[in-house]
Amino acid sequence: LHSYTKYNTWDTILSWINSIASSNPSLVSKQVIGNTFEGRPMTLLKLGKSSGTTKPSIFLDCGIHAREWISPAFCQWFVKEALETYGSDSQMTSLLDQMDVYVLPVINIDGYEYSHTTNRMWRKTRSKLSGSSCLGADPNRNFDAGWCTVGASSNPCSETFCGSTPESEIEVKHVADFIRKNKSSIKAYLTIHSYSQLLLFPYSYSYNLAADHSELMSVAQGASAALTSLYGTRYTSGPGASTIYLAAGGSDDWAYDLGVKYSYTFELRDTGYHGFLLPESQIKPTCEETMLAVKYIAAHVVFSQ
Ligand code: 0X9
Ligand code: ZN
Ligand code: ZN
Repeated sequence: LHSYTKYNTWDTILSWINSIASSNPSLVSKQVIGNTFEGRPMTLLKLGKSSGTTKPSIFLDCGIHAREWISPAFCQWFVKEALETYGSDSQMTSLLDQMDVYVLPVINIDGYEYSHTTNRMWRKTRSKLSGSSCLGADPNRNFDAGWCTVGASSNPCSETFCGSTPESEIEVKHVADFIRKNKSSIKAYLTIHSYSQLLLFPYSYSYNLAADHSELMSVAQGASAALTSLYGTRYTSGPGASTIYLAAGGSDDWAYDLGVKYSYTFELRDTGYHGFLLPESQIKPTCEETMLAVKYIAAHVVFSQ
């Protein structure tokens, strides 16, 4: 049974996706962008008031790393809040009137499922590579952004295996293909991870500052302040390379270099006490505070159009 305050399994999330789309036809549509390695449908929700023309949009994804369960929980929460508050919250109403938000609740579905059934700490995809007995690659090292140059491994048994080629992971290929195809409309790329309470932006594959560094930093600081205002949760903002570590092949750097200016990686609660095993009692407060940061960024993107 689906609950916004529990860590739902993939089957429950998929039923929820289907029912939320069919119950809100004026605000939600869904599309399958491809299947995972093990054949599960990567189902994308598009939220927004239909306008007849192509609106500018935001792409939000969750669950790139299997064990980061709070991440898919946030994407589900975001959809719920958007639908509940459209028409009453002025910020959400103008967001969905003026833009579309694409939400991919789980990218790495095979890994997410494996983390529920077999190994709670699984991170990677579940693809099979001939010549190795180790499965999977790190999807956040598999994007074509300085691929496998730093902070990634070419050893298939490593937790940060970059894959055999850029976009070798079918899930990464489907996401990259969708973003490339819709690149003229996509103004922001937001990807949700855990943990560490960080709001990161490019670059992570190099210490070079992004061309839009000052604007990305000030929007990140505003978003972090909005988040902190609810429960006092403290976030650190900055470029990935200097804020956590150098690591190439990430989706944020790839989207930014493609031309999506507002490209952010969230690392949600906590700072390590529970780590990836964040208790279900923290789903609601974590999602409520994160909503404020996402809405802050979205408002800035709407305003900048
Ligand atoms: O290492 C990662 O992929 C992310 N941290 S996590 O603990 N969730 O695995 C940080 C990603 C930052 N961005 C890039 N490295 N491009
Ligand atoms: Zn992650
Ligand atoms: Zn709420």
